[in-house]
Amino acid sequence: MHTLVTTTSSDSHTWNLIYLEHLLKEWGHEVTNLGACVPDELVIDQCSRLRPDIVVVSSVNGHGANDGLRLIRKVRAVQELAGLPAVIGGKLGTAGNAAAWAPRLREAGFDAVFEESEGILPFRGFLDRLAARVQV
Ligand code: B12
Repeated sequence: MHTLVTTTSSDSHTWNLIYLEHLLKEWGHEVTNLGACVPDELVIDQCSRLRPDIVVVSSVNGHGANDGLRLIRKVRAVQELAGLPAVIGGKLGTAGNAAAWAPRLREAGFDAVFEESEGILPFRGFLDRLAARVQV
């Protein structure tokens, strides 16, 4: 699978992205990592150009939920990206309020939301189910 790893426009943290890149490569993915502080429009351009099997958004600066809502609404507004699998994870909010955001993020268009406290296994499960679908 080709996986596009990105963060949000406001987020300058990078080790989360490097971690995901290595983890996904270890799991057999081809990874394009867009790096820190990625403008929404660049995410959309790269999704349209590269047509990845999935886009993985990571954010840890506490603005991820807000930024992610805005980003996924823009992605889903592009007709050719309406069905692109997309997930978000990390430290999405502050003061432990992230769980409250998950339903809104899913409603706006993310296929799954992975709050850091859940660990990495649910993410692996999601990718395994997606890979089975992609290979069919
Ligand atoms: C290093 C660091 C920085 C460095 C970053 C340098 C760099 N090149 O990355 C600097 C100094 C620049 C920085 C800046 C800021 N930081 Co900072 N930073 C950290 C710190 C100490 C470590 C982050 C790190 O590298 N972790 C290692 C990586 C591998 O792990 P991770 O990021 O935690 O990601 C893990 C999980 O979240 C998960 N994950 C992440 N994404 C995804 C996605 C999916 C799909 C899945 C399944 C899992 C997943 O997997 C990773 C491995 O377990 C953390 C505190 C901490 N101990 O975590 C604060 C922290 C992330 N920073 C924080 C803040 C607030 C900021 C600033 C806003 C501070 C400020 N007022 O300026 C700015 C942000 C500026 C911006 N525009 O984004 C807060 C965020 C608060 C929140 N989310 O509730 C933290 C948690 C500190 C704190 N306790 O308050 N920071």
